[in-house]
Amino acid sequence: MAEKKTYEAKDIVVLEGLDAVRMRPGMYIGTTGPKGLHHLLWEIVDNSIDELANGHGDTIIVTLEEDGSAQVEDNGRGIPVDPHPTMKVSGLEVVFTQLHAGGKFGNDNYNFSGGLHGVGASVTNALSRWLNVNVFREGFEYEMGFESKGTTHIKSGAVRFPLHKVGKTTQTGTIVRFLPDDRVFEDITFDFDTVSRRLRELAFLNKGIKILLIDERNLEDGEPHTEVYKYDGGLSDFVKYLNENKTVEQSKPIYFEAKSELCEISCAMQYTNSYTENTFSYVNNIPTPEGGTHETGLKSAFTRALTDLGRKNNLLKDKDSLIGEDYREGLSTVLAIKMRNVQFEGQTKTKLGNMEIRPEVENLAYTQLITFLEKPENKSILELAISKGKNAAKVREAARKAKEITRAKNSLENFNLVGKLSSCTGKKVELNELFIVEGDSAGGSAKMARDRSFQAILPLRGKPLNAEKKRLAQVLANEEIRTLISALGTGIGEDFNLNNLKYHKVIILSDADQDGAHIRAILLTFFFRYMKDLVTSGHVYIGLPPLYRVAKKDHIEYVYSDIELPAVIEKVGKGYTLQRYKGLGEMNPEQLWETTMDPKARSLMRVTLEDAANAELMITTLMGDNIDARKAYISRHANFNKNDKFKPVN
Ligand code: TSJ
Repeated sequence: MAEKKTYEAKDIVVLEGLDAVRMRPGMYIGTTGPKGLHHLLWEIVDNSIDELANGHGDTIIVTLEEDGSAQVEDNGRGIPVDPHPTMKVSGLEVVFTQLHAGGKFGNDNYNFSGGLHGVGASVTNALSRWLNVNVFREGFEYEMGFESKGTTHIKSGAVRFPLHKVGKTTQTGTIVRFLPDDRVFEDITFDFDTVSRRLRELAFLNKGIKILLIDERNLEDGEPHTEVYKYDGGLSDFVKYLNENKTVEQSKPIYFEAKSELCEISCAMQYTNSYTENTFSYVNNIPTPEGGTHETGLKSAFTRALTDLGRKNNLLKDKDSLIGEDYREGLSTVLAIKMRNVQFEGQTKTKLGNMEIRPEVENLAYTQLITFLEKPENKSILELAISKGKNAAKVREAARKAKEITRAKNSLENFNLVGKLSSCTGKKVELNELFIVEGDSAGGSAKMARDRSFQAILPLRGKPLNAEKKRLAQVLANEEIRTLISALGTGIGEDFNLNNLKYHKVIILSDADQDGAHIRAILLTFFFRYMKDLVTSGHVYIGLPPLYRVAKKDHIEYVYSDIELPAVIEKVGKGYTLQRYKGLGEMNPEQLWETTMDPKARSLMRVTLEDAANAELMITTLMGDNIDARKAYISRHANFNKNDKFKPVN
């Protein structure tokens, strides 16, 4: 926004005196704790930022001085020193002695100014022991000093020495140095990290501006600690910084700026491989963690732009029904707007309430998003966004279905869904066992082998589960998994209730091969993610079918691991027959009962949370995109027969 008008001291509107501030600091800065203390500094820094953001100057230096004071210096035009026509004092004096005075109110020189409380530099003066100002302007350096004397509520911010010329200069700018009053604040120590974080944030929000932070306190090697923040990429650099420790899925963020009569907006977005959406928004450099109309407008624009471009480019079909959230899975966003007459609302007054801003931001952002995403060099970003959206929609749909089914668990309809389940007759849930069995044929054997008074069988078809790469939540769409959820009776996720568990032993029975391991991993991952308490409370087990049958006449020994085999063969002696079970399906019902299902003979391994968490790692490695990692994992765990990391229970 170019400014045409020139500033005169009369533009400063005078509202109130400073004593009120010292009487009730909380009214002006919220608190006299650390937050309020730092607020003094932000009031000053904000003024420099405004000057630079309006195109005057490019550098701000913030120094935390040894004596506990803070100094802010900029190379802007310098605060005007000409006399105020009605106040009979300089504009500069008005800025520091009159509440609500300054460029912020009642003048159009500065279009959009910040300050959550918007009270200006006079509040900093009122709550400081002393405050000094140096102005370099129109060929001269000027100086003025203020101090607060005596008790907490009199003579605050009084003029210590009046405005005077110091000498000639060719530079321009403003230096303000102040010492917070220890009679007002609990502790007047500025926190380096707090200051650093905010200055870095301001540097991101105001691209190109250079901000130096110098800490002169507690010098050890004689050198002050200095940091420099300057980001020519603005919010684009900001979003990359926020995603630094995440895996990003696009190297160049989506970035745009736009302005209208009502507001200026800038925005950067970047996808990561995480599942959460992360949005940081600002109004006039003030964070709005509660969001508001600007965020809502942007979200609508993003959904609309992607839907429109997806259709137009045949990336979306009519059957695809994506919602806004789908497009935002894993998306980090920074949105900053500048506007006049800001209305904050919400619990902590950090939510933008201006209704007119929502359609305004939506329109500006929509146009910019379309322009950005239609550029040939950004085609891959569009494709990424659409494919992420579609994937998230699939997952959402699967989760919804799974939930729906578990919610219907007590209704009659449920009976049909549990069709595949062969339930048991006993009603004592503590004694009841559910066998999750891999494959229809093994399922058939298990059904015949079981003691139906307390053992239920749920066959899982192996094929659909270990077919191609499947994300876990897609597994929820699998009919058998849904049946499993309703069979257990607990519900999943937030709805999970262990009290409704219908089987106190949930036993996974799969083949001792890679497919079996895969199915186990999927089930454990599923329990870990959606029914964690089922695992922590020790209800999940893994059944151990034998690998070999060693027989001589009537003498039969079952062998459960390769390591044991030679010893068993030796014990049985010459003339034995050896049968190797390639899968559960090869066992007849009697054998299955004797070896794997009979509580008196079988071994079960109780699954711990670690095993289940490991399953997650196992599955990401086995099903993920990293082929080398998958190969390495498989060869490391090639012997699926050992199961040596599990401890048998009974
Ligand atoms: F907060 C503050 F007032 F104490 C303060 C203001 C502190 C610091 C470090 C800098 C500033 C400040 C103010 N830097 N630059 C300005 N600029 C003006 O006040 C200014 C200069 C010129 C004109 C003009 O129209 O010629 C108008 C204004 C508002």
